[in-house]
Amino acid sequence: VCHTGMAKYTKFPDGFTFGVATAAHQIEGAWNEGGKTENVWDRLSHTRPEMIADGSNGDIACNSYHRYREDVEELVNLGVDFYRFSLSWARILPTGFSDTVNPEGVEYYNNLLDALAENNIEPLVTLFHWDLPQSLQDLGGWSNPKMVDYFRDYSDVCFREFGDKIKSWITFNEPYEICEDAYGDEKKAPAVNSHGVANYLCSDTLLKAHAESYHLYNESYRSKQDGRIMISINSIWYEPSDPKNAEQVALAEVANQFKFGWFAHPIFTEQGGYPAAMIENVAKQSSAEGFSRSRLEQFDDYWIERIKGTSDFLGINHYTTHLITGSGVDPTAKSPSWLKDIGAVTTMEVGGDSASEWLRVVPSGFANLLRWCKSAYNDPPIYITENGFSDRGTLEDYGRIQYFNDYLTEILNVINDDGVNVLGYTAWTLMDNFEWRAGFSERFGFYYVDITDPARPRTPKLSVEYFKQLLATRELPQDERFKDPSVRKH
Ligand code: GBH
Repeated sequence: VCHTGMAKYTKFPDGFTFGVATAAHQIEGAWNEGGKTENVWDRLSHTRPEMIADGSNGDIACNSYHRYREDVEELVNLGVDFYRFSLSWARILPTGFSDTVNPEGVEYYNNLLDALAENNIEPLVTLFHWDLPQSLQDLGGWSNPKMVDYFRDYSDVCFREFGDKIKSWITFNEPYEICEDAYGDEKKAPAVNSHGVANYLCSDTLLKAHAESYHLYNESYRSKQDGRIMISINSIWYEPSDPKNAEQVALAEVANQFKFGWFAHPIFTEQGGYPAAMIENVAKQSSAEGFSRSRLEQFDDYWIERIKGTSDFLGINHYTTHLITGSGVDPTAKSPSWLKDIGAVTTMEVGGDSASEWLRVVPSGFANLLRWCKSAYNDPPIYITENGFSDRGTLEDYGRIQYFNDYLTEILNVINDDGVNVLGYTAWTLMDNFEWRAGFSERFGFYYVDITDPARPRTPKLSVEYFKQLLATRELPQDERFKDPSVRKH
């Protein structure tokens, strides 16, 4: 690919903020230290190591439980406005319930929050980034409706213990990945693989749990703590493989409703509830498959109202775009399943490569997603809560720099040309970390982490210099030294 011509816009608006993100299980380690108990990822990686690409686990991860001060130094070096990290439920509540609050766990996060405050870095804190206490999974996890209460209790403890230091909360990271990958499939722990069934039980519970956490914050904490609370939804954005093919265009819209709309429609539309296309397709499929009712239960009027409007911002995690090639059952779809319910055939044959098969580099898809969100959800204020690129860990990470440059360029384009209200950007991730089932084989970090050394030393990659300059100037760096020598123009 040859990158020619000057970007139309290079300067970010006043007030636009930048940060980087991590998640507890991916960086902390200390899996059985300081009173923390087992979570679903500990269980999966310990009992079924063959499920993790390199057989690794999060036992030590990046050792951040012991090296959080160094994490903060790296954040200072980058010059970020905020740091997005997540709390480990099993570290704070070792039984999973709010009967026992673990003082050592609370102290760890207080120390981290204090170190951030000393350095003027705002915390953006995720309550749940996939590491469910195993004790709650033993009761069915997110397919158990009681989780609405347990999550509310956990939120309550977090707001009470840390809310004086935190102005920005995220309830859930990527509900799609939780419900579809972990319950409807085995791509994430606890790998329930109840395809077409538990994924929809999960969304029912998760959306209610999110709403209860929001209302609790709103009613009992907001006036004292003066913060904001939102949800972060991931999108693989779908586009028609042939934009002139009307059937593909219509199917791409259905696929986006199934993917992003599944969680965004109930929260961010006037109408509320699941998207119409989803309700219709799952009901039709379920009946054709011989089920006596739709596998997707609709919310009643009480819950439609209770869930609507429960996010102060739209948090978007975005990495990639896939294509729709036609109607029918995707060859990779199980039966029944979410993918079969969509009724479209997908392909990843688009854009440039990364180290992750699913991650194709398609910057224009990001712009299309953002414009779509503006129109589908009535022009919401948006935070990009994750965006990033994987390689195998090279220090001269030109691919990552190019990815950031091209995706950030699209943000500037939609802000300036389409008036999309994007307020901030979060890069994934501070340092190479435990990339779930990919282990350490796919690396997304600004800092390289040596996992052969138990101390987990970190080394800055070239992208650190790039991001530093971006943050110092609030302008896209144009230096030649950030361009891959093999594609530099002569
Ligand atoms: C995010 O998920 C996560 O929030 C973060 O923790 C993670 O480290 C980061 O992205 C990078 O992956 O088809 O089985 O190969 C991003 C969305 C969706 C990416 C599911 C991986 C497919 C895995 N993820 N996806 S698979």
